[in-house]
Amino acid sequence: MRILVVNPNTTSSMTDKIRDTALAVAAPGTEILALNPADGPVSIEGHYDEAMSLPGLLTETRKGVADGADAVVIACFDDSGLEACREMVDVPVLGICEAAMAAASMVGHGFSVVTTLPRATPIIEALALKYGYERHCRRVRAAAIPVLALEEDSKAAAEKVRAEVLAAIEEDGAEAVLLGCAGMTDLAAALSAETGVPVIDGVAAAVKFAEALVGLGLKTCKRGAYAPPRPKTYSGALAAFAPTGKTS
Ligand code: 5HY
Repeated sequence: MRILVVNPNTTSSMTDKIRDTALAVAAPGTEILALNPADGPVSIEGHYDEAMSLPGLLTETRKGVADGADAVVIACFDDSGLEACREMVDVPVLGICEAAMAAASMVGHGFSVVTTLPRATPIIEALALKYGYERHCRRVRAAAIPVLALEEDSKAAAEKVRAEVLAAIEEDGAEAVLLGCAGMTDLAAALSAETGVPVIDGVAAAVKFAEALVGLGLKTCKRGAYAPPRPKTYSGALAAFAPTGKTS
């Protein structure tokens, strides 16, 4: 099978880290295609960045599925564009936040999340509510680091993430801790080993869940919530995105 992993921001060093994780956890026979759009925000920090990442995400998702991807992973902890991609294609589309929360709910009695900036906290709290994990989510913490600090000042950033992971375990009683940014994907193994608590990276979780869904022969239901977008004209610069009414 082929899994397309899309980093919706345009920072290739983060895409490289994401690819490394995906390749490390992929089963034999699973091909990983990890990429980012050429156009869009260098990092996604809040709603405006997320909105402006969507044309690139949708373009790469449509192309990747047309080229044979059997599943798509959206490698951004905001799960940017998750439902729009599910409307557009029929192969399973997974967000790393939803995948990480699902995994955490099965290995501990409550989880905390450690993300980057405080502004991401309400976004992730809203996702826990949307996905029905609010009973499991103890707290969403922020390490107070910009997303690109994980690329540009990775040692200091990793130490701040580590401090919040330790606090989540000691203060929140978290029995699992989610790394709330795709750029943290390379930190999970060491933190799990140090703490003895599952520290979950959504990239790895989403790739394995994608393998499971494809292996089960499951595709997104195209009736109801994720039916193809209704055909209509899109004006101006977005004309090329006009829906045809057919699944891409
Ligand atoms: C992410 N931003 O996973 C999110 C998470 C965050 O560019 N990739 C980003 O920290 O808001």
